[in-house]
Amino acid sequence: MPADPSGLNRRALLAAPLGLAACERFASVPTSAGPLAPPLKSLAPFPIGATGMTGQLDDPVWVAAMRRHVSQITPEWELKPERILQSGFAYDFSASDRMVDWGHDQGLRVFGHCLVWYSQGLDVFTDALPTARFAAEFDRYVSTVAGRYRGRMVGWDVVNEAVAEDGDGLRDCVYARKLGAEAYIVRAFQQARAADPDAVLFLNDYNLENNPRKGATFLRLAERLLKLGAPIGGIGTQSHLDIEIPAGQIRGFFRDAAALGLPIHVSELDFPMQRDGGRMPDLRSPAEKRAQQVARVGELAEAFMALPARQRFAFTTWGLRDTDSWLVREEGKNRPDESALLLDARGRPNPAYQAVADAFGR
Ligand code: 9MR
Repeated sequence: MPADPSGLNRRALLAAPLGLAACERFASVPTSAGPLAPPLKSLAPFPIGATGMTGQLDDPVWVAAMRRHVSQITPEWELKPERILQSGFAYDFSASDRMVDWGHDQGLRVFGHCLVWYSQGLDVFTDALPTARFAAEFDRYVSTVAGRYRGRMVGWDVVNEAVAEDGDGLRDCVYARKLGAEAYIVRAFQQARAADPDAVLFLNDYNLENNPRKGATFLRLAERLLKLGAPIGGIGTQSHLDIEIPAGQIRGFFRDAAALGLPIHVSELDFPMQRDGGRMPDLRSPAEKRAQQVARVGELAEAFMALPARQRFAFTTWGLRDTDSWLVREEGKNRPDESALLLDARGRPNPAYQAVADAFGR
């Protein structure tokens, strides 16, 4: 079994005072001394989601924050193949059951992430496996997992991150090699549909706003898959935003995406202040960077709000408070001072919060 990232998260929580101090580097944040943020779910006429992990369920502060702010939960790790799928194609549902039960006990909608992901399941789904066995195990995995939670999930990311990194075509992966580049995706959707007729089934990917070429490839892929008979019920844009992209680019993606007519899930929103890789030295003040961040998050929230109501599936952030983010964790980006979410470490509004509230008109 892989290391439990929720255990690491616990360590991050224990280290919170340090992270908190570093976080105050962006201390021009005028709200940092203010009261708790008003409930995020009160801002919107559509579901507001955030991630959760088993390691957080025993933390009363996190639980209170989730109860206050969200109407939907996406288990961040427990429903993935890397957690459920064991050697010899055995399954372990102990963590996934706990998350789904907890979400329902709290009266939340539970969103499933994810059934098929090019980077997972690779210990057992290998090129060496005879194709007939590969196909049978693939079908069994998707239908068993989706079927186990039949009627209990509001939706599933059926296939995650199918488009190539740079947006040039589809990813090469073992699933594509064994079952066909688009055929494996169609197959996964059909299996999921048969196993859970009511869940909305999503094609989910990232960098769709950050990289217009990838956004376009993704939307054309969704169109082709629909023509091939894949029961795609919605499209998920992870929205790990690059805050430096030009104004208008996010709006452009949402306009093109809306034309498909499907519900859209902002499925993993965050908006890091720090970029990957060595770029030009950044001479801007923290306040200028915050303004850049707020502008892009505001554009995204406005673009989502501009969708017809029936196309606004949900608005989900990847973590609730800054300290809940994968970006601060060791197994994520290991940046303890990152501030990439709507709420600060203590549950007060970050500057982007108001931009979202304004966009949602509350
Ligand atoms: O945040 C998740 C992290 O805790 C896990 O270790 C990692 C691998 O399972 O996945 C992270 O979540 C990713 C999501 O599943 C897909 N899009 C990118 C997310 C951040 O890496």
